Amino acid sequence: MGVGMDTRKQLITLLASNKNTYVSGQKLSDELNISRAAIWKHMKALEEDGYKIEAVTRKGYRIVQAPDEMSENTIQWGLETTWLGQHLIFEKTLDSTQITAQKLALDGAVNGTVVVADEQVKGRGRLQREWHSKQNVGIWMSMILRPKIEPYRAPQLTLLTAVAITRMLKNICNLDAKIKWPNDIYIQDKKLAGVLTEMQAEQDQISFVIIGIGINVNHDSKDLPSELQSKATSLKLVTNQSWQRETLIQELWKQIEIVYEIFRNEGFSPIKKEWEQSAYKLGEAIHVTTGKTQWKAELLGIHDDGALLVKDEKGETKRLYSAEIDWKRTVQKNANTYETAENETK
Ligand code: BT5
Repeated sequence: MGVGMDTRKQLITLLASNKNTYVSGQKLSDELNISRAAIWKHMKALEEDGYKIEAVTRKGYRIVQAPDEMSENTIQWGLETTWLGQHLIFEKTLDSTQITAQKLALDGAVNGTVVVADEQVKGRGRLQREWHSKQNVGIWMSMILRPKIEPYRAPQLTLLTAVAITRMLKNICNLDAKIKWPNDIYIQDKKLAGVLTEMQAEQDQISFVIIGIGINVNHDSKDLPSELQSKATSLKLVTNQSWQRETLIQELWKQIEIVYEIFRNEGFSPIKKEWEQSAYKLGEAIHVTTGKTQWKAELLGIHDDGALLVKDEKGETKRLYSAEIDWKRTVQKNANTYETAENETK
């Protein structure tokens, strides 16, 4: 953060919590403990950032419009969280928000630090797969958490995050999204979002967890590469309207805090219940790939520790900690690529 950024953040918070009224220069100056001339300078800086500010004599200031471009300021304007995103790094372009977050975490960044980018040029999924992260149309973010839980429980955080994403999609877009274990958010049978959890642990204690979230927001069809056309979607494609990314981010972070608080106070079981309510294809037949083998199973739900529960063809219940699941049979092309064998399902 540059010089004066903390004051700017406080100023934005004050103005945002009084969105429909004017805040007097005197009040701002008292609360922030800076002169009215300094307030005026900050207002000018906000205007340069693209904010439209109304200043009315004897009434005070009011932000009437936030800029189109996303920035630290626009994300923080109206953010209601207490710890998540209070420390925020925003960049127009990054290789991957995961990499930046990892560096920050190693340097001691606090719990709840979030990295957001407009574009990633090396966005990644699990197993070093690519995550397509086009400029300005998605939410590409990584959050640093330092939970006091044992490392084996880290996967629960992925599931918790998926639950928070579905809550946000319901509250803001009125959409009923489905969760495909462990980390995909689906709408209308297409992938809208993915979660990537990476952990650094020492013996029995997590040092930090970095949870990456990618959500396709304002993509038109042409914004998705051809290989994703048939299997990915965006909020715009689903709802026929554009969404302000900041609004989604703010609700998402609020929901993550709420769900995380439930997790800390009551453990995983209420989260598990909510996860299962949104689970994709629960009770249906799936294909499971573990290592190089693929077998048929029925999707039962998740175990208390976050593992996937399936019933195999012999009727035995299995707990899966790492596997790929699919609704169609897939054939292996090479070590990391599985192509859907359309013909075999017909
Ligand atoms: C995931 O991996 O779904 C986790 C994605 C996490 C992305 C976030 S963005 C912010 C943070 N920084 C990063 O660098 N990553 C995180 P996985 O389950 O392995 O799925 C990857 C697969 O999803 C790819 O192989 C593609 O088939 C597909 N895919 C790639 N980009 C996509 C997109 N934008 N939308 C939908 N599907 C996509």
